[in-house]
Amino acid sequence: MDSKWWHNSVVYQVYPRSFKDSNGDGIGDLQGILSKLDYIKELGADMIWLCPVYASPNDDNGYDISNYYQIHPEFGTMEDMDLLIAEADKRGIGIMMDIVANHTSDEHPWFIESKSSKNNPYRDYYVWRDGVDDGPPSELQSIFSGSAWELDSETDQYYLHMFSKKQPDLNWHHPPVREAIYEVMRFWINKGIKGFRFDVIDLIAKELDQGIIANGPLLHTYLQEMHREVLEDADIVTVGETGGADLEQAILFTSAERKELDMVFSFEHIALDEQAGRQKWDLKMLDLDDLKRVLSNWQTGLAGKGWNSLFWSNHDQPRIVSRWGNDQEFRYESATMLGTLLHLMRGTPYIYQGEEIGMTNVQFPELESYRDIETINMYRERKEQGFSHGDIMESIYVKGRDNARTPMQWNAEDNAGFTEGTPWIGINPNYSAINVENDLNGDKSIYQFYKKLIKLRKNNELIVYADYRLLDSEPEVFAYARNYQNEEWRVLCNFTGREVESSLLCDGEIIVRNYDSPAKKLRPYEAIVYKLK
Ligand code: TEU
Ligand code: CA
Repeated sequence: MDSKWWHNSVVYQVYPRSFKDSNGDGIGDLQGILSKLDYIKELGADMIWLCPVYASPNDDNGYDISNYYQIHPEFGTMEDMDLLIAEADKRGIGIMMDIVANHTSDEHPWFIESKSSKNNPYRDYYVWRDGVDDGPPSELQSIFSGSAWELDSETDQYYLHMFSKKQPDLNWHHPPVREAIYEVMRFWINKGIKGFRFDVIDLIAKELDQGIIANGPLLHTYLQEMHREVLEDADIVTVGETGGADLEQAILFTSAERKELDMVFSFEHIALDEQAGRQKWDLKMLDLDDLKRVLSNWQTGLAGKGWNSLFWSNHDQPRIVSRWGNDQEFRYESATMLGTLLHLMRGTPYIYQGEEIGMTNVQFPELESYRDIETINMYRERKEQGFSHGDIMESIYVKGRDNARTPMQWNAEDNAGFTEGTPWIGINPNYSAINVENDLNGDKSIYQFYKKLIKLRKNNELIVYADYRLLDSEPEVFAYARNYQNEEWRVLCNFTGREVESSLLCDGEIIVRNYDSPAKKLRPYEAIVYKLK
């Protein structure tokens, strides 16, 4: 396979609202990110995936865009954005813009026009249908609860919204819509950005009348068109959010000769603790065998055919150390073990802000402390269905998106050093113990461990390109081998808080380990990487 510059890239994801506030209004902003560029550089990341910073009424924290060519005033100005691109570039860091192209805000001028009359030229920019028997056109449900259809009483038709009713879906079958999005992409490429992350890109080619939402028959046609029209001559990297994609589909999206995307985010591994049908609120324990099977399948299945993204967390997911690690007694050990497992795999790793210091989930007692529209809508819906407050809160504590959205914990000062004002969402009360300053000064630093993992990738082609093989191991242990040019590395990870024996412990050269001293058994959440002799 031809090598590409982004094959050994490491991406750091910034959720601007919660990263660093520079002016005391309680909202993270572009100047805040600028002030922390050296922090990201020091970690070793060379791309920043920037969640949306465009003009937006903020119904879904920026995933509802009202102008793709403007910066939301809460985040700063276009001058700040240009400066961020330039300053990042000086440090060898590329900016990856988040493009939300499946829907816009209902306050986007296209929608305002579209809604104004049935024969407005923009009508077909969105998906409009007549109702059926005084009700919506179909039973289709929104991902954020309730019907996916909203009646516009003026024109007496319903518009589609797969997310909130303030996020009407664009109609990609209408060529001017596609051209308008390509124009947005060209604008940002001309500004010097180095990548795009495409929000729910697998939904754009929906065929409503056939009941198809994800992976519509024209999806690949559209992506190939986008590649021809925009991406062909731009040396940027693309990643599509395709939550439901299986391996076969991922090969179609990411194989180089098809000219679609460079990689995709599949949710197969992070859906393993969901009940069937992606019912994320109905809790289920992770079975390590499932995780071994799924990650290994992607590692071997995409080999030579496409490219993997590697991630444990993002702004929609709970914190990984609270989820599949142990965020109490073994916070350092489990955070570094999970980091090791992921960062020694083939693909491009993504680190979500705060993961590098082992930030944890949060538990606010009242719904009023939560800001996420998905969480709030779900609470109301389940309350109506008769669930108890306690049960719903339990789901929110485990799966709610605000777990990832509490502000970055920089130090033990007021508001964790995130803001001098009142933060837009509560800070995790554990900030006085868990914060960047403490982590860096402690003798067990998760940040320093992540830094080591990143450096290792930069210095060893083996990590980037080697073959992958799952090793037969004890049920508590996730172990795999990487083989490259007559060299073999072995990765051993204990997924429990107990000591376990492992037949795979050996006397190879130790490349990394999250304990200082050798031992005859794997200790709680121990991770070891060997180079075999
Ligand atoms: O998310 C798409 C998506 O389907 C899920 O991740 C969803 O957010 C939820 O967690 C399902 O339970 C993307 C963005 O990442 C997300 O932040 C946006 O809210 C959503 O699209 C709409 O733009
Ligand atoms: Ca601010």
